[in-house]
Amino acid sequence: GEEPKSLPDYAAWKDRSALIVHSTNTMETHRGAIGQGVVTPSDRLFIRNNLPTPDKSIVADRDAWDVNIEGVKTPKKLTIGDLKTMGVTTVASVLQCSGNGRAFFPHGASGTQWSVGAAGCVLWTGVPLKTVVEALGGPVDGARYITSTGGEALPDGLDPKTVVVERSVPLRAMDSALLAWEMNDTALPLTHGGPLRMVVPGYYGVNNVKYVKNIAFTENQTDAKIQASGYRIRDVGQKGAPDQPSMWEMNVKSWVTAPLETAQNGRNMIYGVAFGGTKALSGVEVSTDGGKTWKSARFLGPDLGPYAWRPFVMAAELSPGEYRIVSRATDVEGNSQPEGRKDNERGYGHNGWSDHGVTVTVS
Ligand code: MSS
Repeated sequence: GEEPKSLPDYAAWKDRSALIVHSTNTMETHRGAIGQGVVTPSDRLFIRNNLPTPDKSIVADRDAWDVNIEGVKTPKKLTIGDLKTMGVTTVASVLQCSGNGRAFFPHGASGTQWSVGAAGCVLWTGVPLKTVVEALGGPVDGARYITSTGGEALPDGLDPKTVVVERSVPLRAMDSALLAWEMNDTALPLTHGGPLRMVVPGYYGVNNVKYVKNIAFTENQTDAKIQASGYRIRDVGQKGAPDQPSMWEMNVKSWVTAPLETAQNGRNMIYGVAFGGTKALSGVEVSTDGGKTWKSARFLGPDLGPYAWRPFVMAAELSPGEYRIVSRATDVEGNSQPEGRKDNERGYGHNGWSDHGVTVTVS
């Protein structure tokens, strides 16, 4: 076995027992620590940093942090103090890394070997991006993308384009995006992008740029490596390139969170979480025989909107034996999780129900 890794300083406030620490910059929530809540407690939420976290001095005077907005009729630098006077909304949305489920790819996709825990459902509070952009006269003609840049100091001696966290999303995301300064009703922790984060509900984690410093409405996608060749779906063995699908809208997905290894002889409650990315869910089914027969599960707790996840439960009578428990969600447009996976070089976007199941013994 491996030595248990301790939490790095910037994440010392996290609940160590709820996390699998893959590295200083990557940690995921244990499947068993996801729980039955509609919102993931902040101290259990996964972390994924492409660069070291900025110094904590950037959250010393939060309202003074400024973000430069360009590619609008009246470009402007706005402080969080300014943004707070413009409007406020709260949106629940799933934050999920593009590589969540990477550990299930048999070709050994390189990168953090995330199981199911590089995801959580978070309450984000901030100003709708649309409100800000309208106040600045709207996007310039010909704008097709929203390009957000992270505020990390870049390492010396490297071409900035190869390391900067700068992501472009299609302009259609403007209708739901927000500039968030709170998470789960407290000031946005530095760990999760404080003082200010671009939140794009229903889009993969990478598009939710932390410590956002610059927002540009652009005709083209940025040529930063993380956009141009990174986070692209391509066949195993292929290099990333701008003509391949980018990790934008998330697909429909679910997984079981309990029971995990053993269950009781008799009645058991099977729990899990399900979400549809940018689309609401129509339902989720559970199978205890590896997908031969299915039954509808029941959603638990309040519906926090289309971008939130829905915890679910289904009762099952289990006698002694071994069970493969799997779940399969369907969104309101009728998209269901596939049984298998789409193998791809970096192990992105896995939503196959078979790999995400659990094997449970009843004795
Ligand atoms: N932002 C910045 N600025 N930086 C970095 O690094 N990362 C990404 C996002 N954003 C970053 C950013 C990713 S990649 C992810 S997932 C996310 O974030 C995470 O989050 P948290 O809060 O959890 O840590 Mo994959 O798709």
